[in-house]
Amino acid sequence: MKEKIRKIENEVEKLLKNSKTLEDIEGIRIKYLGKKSELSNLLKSLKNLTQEEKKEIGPLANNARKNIHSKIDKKKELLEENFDAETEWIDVSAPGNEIKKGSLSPLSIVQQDIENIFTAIGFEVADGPEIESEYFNFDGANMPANHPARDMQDTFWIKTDSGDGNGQVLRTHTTNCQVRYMQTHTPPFRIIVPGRVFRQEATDASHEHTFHQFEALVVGKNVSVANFLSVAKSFFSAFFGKDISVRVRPSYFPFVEPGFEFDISCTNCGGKGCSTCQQTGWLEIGGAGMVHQNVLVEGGYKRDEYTGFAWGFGLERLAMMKYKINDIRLFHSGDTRFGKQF
Ligand code: FA5
Repeated sequence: MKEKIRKIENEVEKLLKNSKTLEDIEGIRIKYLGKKSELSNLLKSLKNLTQEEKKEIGPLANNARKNIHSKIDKKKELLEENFDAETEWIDVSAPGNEIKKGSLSPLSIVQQDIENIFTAIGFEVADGPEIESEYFNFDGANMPANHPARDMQDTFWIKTDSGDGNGQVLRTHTTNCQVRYMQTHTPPFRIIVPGRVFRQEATDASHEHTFHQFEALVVGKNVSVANFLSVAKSFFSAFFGKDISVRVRPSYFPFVEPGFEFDISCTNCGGKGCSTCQQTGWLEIGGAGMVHQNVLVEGGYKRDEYTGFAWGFGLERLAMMKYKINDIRLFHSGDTRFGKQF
């Protein structure tokens, strides 16, 4: 048995000397230390020996096992440090595997652009809840219960456990943030509020039930329509990267007086008339106006102490103009062929 143990140790020694790769080492480990190895069998058979023999052979076999272990480990470390440049090399000039990256949605791109333009001219970005009280969505915006203007925006009402509406809605516009913001801030201030809004509407190429708006609200002393026109012109020119004209037409929104619909010169033809603007030279953008004094009073200010302007546009519609997207439903379609283009 002593002979056998010595023979195994010598064999391992020789094999380790000649081994060049980590796979060789693993092979040696399995062959000489594995469960079915000669040494393991020898250790198992110790129980059949006499007491005297056990005393002599036992330590010898155990030592051999330890030695083989540590020699294998040492050789492994050595190989790991000194790799063989002949067989183990990497071609750093080989073309890599293409890593598939996601892309931002055009809505996110447009929202970031808008935020960058407005923060650069001193606006803050504000936020508000999508599940909103009837008060902030309607009453505070000068639309008390039974006001006919509530029908202008088809509303999703939230049912509570008690079964009634309980005054909670999915906000129908970002105007819900006006009185919210006023109640906790003192003019002068300038904010924009980008956010998701909801309307119980049938969808078509230009209408969604879930879409985004962005509100602008400026309140202070002597804020005028001229300020609105100037901010609007600067914003749209920066956003489309060209000189844009703005015009307003009288319109009605309960939370502004006077109220306007407003248009920008066609981003395609510059105002000459083309198919994009149906030959009119103008594109409809959204609603705007001078903040109604009733809203400023709800905000906690004295009547006639401040004036302000506000507007609200659809973000999707702006993105559609910028990227020439012809169907609003593409934004939430989940179609990767659409998303990949941005
Ligand atoms: C409003 O929501 C007002 N709160 C806007 C406003 C704010 C006016 C401040 C005055 C002062 P309106 O319902 O028109 O107004 O919606 C504003 C814009 O949201 C529209 O011009 C359009 O760009 C977009 N929009 C409205 N409905 C939809 C829809 N179903 N799908 C996609 N975009 C829509």
